[in-house]
Amino acid sequence: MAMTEKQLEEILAQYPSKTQKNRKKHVLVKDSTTENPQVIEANTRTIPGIITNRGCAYAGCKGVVVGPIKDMVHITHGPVGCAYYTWGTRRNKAKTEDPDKNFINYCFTTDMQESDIVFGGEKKLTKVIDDVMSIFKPNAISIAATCPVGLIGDDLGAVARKAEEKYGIQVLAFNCEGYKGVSQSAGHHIANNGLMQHVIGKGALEEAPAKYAINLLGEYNIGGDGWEVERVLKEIGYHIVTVMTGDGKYEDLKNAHVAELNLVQCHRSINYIAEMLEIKYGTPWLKVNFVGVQATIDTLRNIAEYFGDEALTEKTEAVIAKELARIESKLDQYKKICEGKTAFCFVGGSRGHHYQGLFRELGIETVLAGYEFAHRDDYEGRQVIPDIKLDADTKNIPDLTVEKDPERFKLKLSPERYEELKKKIPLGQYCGMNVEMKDGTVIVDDLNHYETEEFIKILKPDILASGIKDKYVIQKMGIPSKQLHSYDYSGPYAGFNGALKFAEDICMSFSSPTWNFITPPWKDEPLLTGTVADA
Ligand code: CFM
Ligand code: HCA
Repeated sequence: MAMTEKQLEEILAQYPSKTQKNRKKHVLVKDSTTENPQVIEANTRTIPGIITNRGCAYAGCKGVVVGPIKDMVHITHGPVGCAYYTWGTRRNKAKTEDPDKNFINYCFTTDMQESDIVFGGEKKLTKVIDDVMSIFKPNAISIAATCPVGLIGDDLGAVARKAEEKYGIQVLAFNCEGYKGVSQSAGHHIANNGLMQHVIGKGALEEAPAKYAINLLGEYNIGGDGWEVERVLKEIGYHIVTVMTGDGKYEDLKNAHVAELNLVQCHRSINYIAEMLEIKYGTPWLKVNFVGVQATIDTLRNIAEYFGDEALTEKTEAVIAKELARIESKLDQYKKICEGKTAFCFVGGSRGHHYQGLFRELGIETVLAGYEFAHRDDYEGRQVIPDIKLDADTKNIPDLTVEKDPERFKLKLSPERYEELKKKIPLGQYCGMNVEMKDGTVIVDDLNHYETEEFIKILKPDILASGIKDKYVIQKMGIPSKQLHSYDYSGPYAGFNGALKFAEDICMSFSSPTWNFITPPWKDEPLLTGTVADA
């Protein structure tokens, strides 16, 4: 069922007038016939009192970007609740290659108390670093600030510098207090800047250690996604220098400058590093999407196109054919269950878009989608091969303070080849939510709990892809909810095997008898009331 403007107005009419005006700018009913492309407001403050699904800057910095680096110890300087919130719930998996250097399952915090707020927490932080060094001996440490730390003014940088002198290892301080910015997004940016400034490019390598050396950016190995992507890339013949940051290593990250190409899966959380790597070391980047079978195939072909090597293209096609032969008939079985169903797809800053292709190829139409904290370019679209910035005057690029490293800068793509590729690799593909959604579907930025319920009542989706904060509200309305953050303890969902696993999981949801025992509100509450006009 498509949404009408009138229905949308009725939902928003319940808000006080100022809120109504604000929320109106964050919701669109897709209409491709408008004279100018539709504009959605994004990355602005959530109105206090509204139940949002968003997180904070600390979550974006420590929980998302820095936390998955497994051979570092990450200390949360703040209340234990903040540390606990980013302890394992995101399911960024890591392999224990070296049992002495994988700290991913630990939770380190200063556990700030009221007395620390009054007298300051720097001594406690120093003590935690001492403990970490005597017990765990990591190669590097990160410290993440939470709201109270910023409010009392603890100097994380000073503590980190002293610890660096004392122990001779890198101690990175991230001033990612939760209240900075309007969501996780500010934390991504803080993390990107810190890693770029202090870690990336500090390794000893001068050259890529093998042919077709790539970095995988914005892949966090949720439920093992990164492993599935790596499996396929390695089979084709790529050498992965580092993954940022799923199952990632500090030691590998230092050598990210030698890769010939950066693949960007989640643009939202890591675009800053991608751009800075291009400017500082001359490495171009390619927007990729490994969610969905067709997206994975297109992505693999685009990467092969980038390197322009016949043998690599042949191997790519052979791997695609082999993988398809293995999964296609199984997927067809699942498609029979999914065909004709509808979904809401609301996730953080990239999956709300990335998963739509996978839903579509299973026969499920996304009737409402959105992001918690994405920016306008995530909605409106961008290029697969972005405009070249190799010689850019960095001072003109807001928020990027990085400059060319004359020692290590190596142009890895000639401007002529770049122009050639721009023609070969279609622009805009998989790069923006608004572009791909059908007319009449709804796009909502920072969807909240009130709106979720109201949209469900009108559009009656068969499944809702979202997160933990709204999962059970949705299920109590009689609709299966698939967490697309943590994958409900399942996964991987990326790549070929991931598509199959995803299909299997949602078919299990559709086929569960549970929903027959729940009466959704629209079955026993009238939706519209009115009187029949006289004849
Ligand atoms: Fe990128 Fe992510 Fe996402 Fe994200 Fe996140 Fe996540 Fe997400 Mo949760 S980095 S923007 S800040 S793809 S943690 S792995 S699932 S909201 S859509
Ligand atoms: C975060 C992490 C989160 C939360 C998921 C959810 C994740 O934003 O701090 O709300 O269900 O993926 O773990 O996005």
